[in-house]
Amino acid sequence: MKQNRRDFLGLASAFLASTALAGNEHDHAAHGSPKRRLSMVENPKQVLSPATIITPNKGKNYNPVVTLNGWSLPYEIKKGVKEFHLIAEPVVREFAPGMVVNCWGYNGTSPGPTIEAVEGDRIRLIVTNKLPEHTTIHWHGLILPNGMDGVGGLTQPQIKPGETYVYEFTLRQSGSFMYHPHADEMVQMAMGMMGMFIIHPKNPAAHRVDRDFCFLLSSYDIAPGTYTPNPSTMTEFNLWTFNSRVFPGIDPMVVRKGDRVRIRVGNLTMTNHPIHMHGHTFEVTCTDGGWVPKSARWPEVTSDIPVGSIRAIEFTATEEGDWSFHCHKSHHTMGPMGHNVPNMLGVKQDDLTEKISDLMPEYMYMPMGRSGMSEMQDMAEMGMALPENTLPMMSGKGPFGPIEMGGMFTVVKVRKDQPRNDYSDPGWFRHPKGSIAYKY
Ligand SMILES: [Cu+2]
Repeated sequence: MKQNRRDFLGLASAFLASTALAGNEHDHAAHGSPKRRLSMVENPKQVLSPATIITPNKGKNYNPVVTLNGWSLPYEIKKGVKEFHLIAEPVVREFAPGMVVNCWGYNGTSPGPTIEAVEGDRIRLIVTNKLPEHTTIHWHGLILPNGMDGVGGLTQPQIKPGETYVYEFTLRQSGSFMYHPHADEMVQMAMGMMGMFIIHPKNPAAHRVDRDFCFLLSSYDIAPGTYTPNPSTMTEFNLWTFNSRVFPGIDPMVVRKGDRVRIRVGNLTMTNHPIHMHGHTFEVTCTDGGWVPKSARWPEVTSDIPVGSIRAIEFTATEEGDWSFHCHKSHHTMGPMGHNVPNMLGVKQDDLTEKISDLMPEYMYMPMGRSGMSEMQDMAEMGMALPENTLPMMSGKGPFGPIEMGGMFTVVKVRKDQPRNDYSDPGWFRHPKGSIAYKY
């Protein structure tokens, strides 16, 4: 049975075959060994507890970025050239506790590590291909010699499995960029091959902020009960992620009140994402084309991130609290759900239970959706059986109850007592007395 997640939820809103679905179809290659493989990453905690991964400031004349649930690639300086080594390989990514995915990525993670360098640097990127098929890397947005552009067939031969290629060029600009394959792109990007590429300005005072976050938007089509994305999907994605993580598995962005904050968001999905932030207004200060002149900026609370683009937003964290930060397409803040769920709003289903149970005694029938979808959340709370390796549709839990989000959603936590350069999670906001909406 070819079961996709959308069908599954379509099904779940009418009948849920709790045992029939679970374990029916899964990827045997991955099943039983969902352990992540580490290659260049020496300390697994460095990747698995990302809020703690802050590249030390020491010896760097820039303020390093913090990649949500990610990390920055170490480099060596060889005769004045910054040398990075990227290994393209299959990896296992935990999307949130309860779900791991067979991805392709770099150096043990998907997305790959963030590359950070400084305008004017000479850099050498050594790329080893440990994938089962050929690849290349394109340096999205960079001004470089044509033969370094990484387009397989056009500017270089494909990098075959087992081969290593070297890219070397001088960074002539600063700003927010990305890297991804330009070889069998549909498959390789659907499998999670991508990373951020941040170039800090040569003048450390230019575009200086106190906290600088970055992450990529990506999307996957993973059937319930399975472990591997469907790479031939064109529009039917069912998992919407920040850096291949879904809420509540996404790091909060923790800032100190008064901080100048930048959040760089890259989009390598197949659709646009209107990214929205609560509690503050912001300006887009940088795209993958460079810095936006001050005179050309305007205030926003939502910035649409087109496909194949980056928008870096900046704001001053003046308002204390836990502020939502999410894609405003509401399907994208949901987990495994899509468009084929039957509309049951206002439909009286009580009498159906008995009839359907009689007809199909092996199914557990669930009349759902009469007053909305939040009851799905309640069922997840009750521990309703889901197929293995499948997350509930909305699963975040806040101080006042379920947050009912499951995809592209996280929280910007602004605290007046958060120490400088401290990114540890302060927990939920403690609202001043009399400042919470109350029951009349
Ligand atoms: Cu979206």
